[in-house]
Amino acid sequence: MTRETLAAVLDEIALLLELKDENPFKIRAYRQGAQCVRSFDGDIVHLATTNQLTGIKGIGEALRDKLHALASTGSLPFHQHLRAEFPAGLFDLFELQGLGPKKVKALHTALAISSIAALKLACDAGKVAALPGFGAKTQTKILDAIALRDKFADAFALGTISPLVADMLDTLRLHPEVSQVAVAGSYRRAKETVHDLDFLVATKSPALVCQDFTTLPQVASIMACGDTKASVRLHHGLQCDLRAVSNSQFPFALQYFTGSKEHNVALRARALQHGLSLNEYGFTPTAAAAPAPTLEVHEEADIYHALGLDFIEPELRENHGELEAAAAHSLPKLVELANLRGTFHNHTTASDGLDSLAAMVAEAIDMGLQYLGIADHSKSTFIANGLDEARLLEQVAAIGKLNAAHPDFRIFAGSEVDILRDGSLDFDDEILAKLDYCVASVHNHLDLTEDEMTRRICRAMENEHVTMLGHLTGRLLLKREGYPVNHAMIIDCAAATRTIIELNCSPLRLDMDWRWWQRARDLGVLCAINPDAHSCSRLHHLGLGVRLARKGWLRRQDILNTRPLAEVEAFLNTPKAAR
Ligand code: DGT
Ligand code: CA
Ligand code: CA
Ligand code: ZN
Repeated sequence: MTRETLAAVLDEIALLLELKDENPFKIRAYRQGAQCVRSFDGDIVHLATTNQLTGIKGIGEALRDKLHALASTGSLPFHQHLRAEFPAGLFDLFELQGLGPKKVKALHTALAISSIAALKLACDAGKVAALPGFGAKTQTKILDAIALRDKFADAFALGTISPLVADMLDTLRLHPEVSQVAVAGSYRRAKETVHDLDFLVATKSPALVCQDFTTLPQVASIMACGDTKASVRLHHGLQCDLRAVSNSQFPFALQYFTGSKEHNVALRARALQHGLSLNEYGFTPTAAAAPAPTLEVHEEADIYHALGLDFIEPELRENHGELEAAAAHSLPKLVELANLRGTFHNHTTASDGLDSLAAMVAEAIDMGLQYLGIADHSKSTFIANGLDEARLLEQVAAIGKLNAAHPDFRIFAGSEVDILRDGSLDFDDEILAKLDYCVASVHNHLDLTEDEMTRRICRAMENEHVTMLGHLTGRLLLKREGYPVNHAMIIDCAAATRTIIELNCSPLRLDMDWRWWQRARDLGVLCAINPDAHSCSRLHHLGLGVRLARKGWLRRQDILNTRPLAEVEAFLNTPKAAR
């Protein structure tokens, strides 16, 4: 039982009660309880298991007993019974962007809709538009959300599957018959979303290893299992392929299955120019060519070297110019996690974060960072408990005190200030001037045209106090497309106004997209890798951010938060135009 499971069950109970039109106070009690479980400073799972929750603010008697039952037995009959009152397919509706309990309930009661398929039929027939409180616009939005869901049905976000991949690799590595292990494919290339995982092992007993692969605890069903390959589906739906090869084939297989397909096509063409044919097993001299020189390939890099190329990091293998750069010895030296010295865009319990300022600072220090920027929401984002001027200034004072207590570490006082509809900011210049820095982000009025949105964002960047632009498109991977923007114009404006662009590395954002960083870098736009952390543990998403920065060809010097503290302080003290 984990803290998140406890909280998720309470949240789901609230949802179910809302579907049943229960007392709003009761519903709120469950929601608050979930929030309280998530942010509780202590081992809440242990306290619940041992029935020691008495006296915790936000958890009343009824919740206390339920949490105890859930934590000590693993399930809660009250929850199971509630769930059984509704068809299982109904819960899928909540995954659609824009459908909350009120609308789901209306669809269920008025049209007996209890699955996404049924909802689509009803929309196509125009029945949803006719419901009170819906209308044609809502119906179109629902159809869009269904289309989006279909489009992403078999995709998984890179950041959300990495713990799972690490576990599977660890288990495979322990196998006595396995000498080398890797995960290849889009995962290794750090694509923001992946369709399946491509595991690779070197072994002298391929059939046995394939067999054992299908018995990993994460496996839900076996799709194929042969002498050298196997395919399985994991419990949450992700497909995994395994290929078992010999030690000498391993570098070739790793190169081949890492892809991308486009990169491989270009690499094979280059091999042919060298009189070699290249596949997943090795090099073969082409018949027409003179006998090839003996090529010693012990590791993947040797394949590239044999073709007169510098080693190409997996993140770059998209046939976006990396082969040409490798031939010209002009590939960038990519940034590494060890280069990071701090981070800027992070939240605390002052707005919608789950951990206190002090806890976030302790975690950052523990991670070996030299500085941490706090940027809680501003007042317009009231659903996230955004800070008004008075609360912001209180926080600045609290940060000042904490800084005094940590002479070797620096907390930067900032704000994630809302970019209002017209591109003006949620705080006056006078307030912004009191901060060390500020991240400006769009959070509302997402339905503007591309032109309006681009102008809005550019106007915000023109402000002297806007240090960096937050999550450029607002996209939520696999959930919500970003609002329409003209990336090129925004990058140009960032260059002209000396505004940094954030690489928001919250796993569902990864925004700005990796495809745009080369252009930004070439124009001298700095990047800040920001986890947008809403809790201590999410500060660790910095590692994911580094992978995406690498995918965008970024070097250490292209990223503000690789700079040591003294340089960052000097940077922030320099007027924007002179940076
Ligand atoms: P994904 O799984 O859709 O997220 O993306 P990938 O790149 O992991 O694609 P996947 O799993 O179909 O194949 C893994 C790699 O194997 C791919 O990046 C390149 C290589 N590969 C697979 N099929 C072909 C093919 O038909 N031709 C070539 N040249 N390479 C292939
Ligand atoms: Ca794959
Ligand atoms: Ca595959
Ligand atoms: Zn934000």
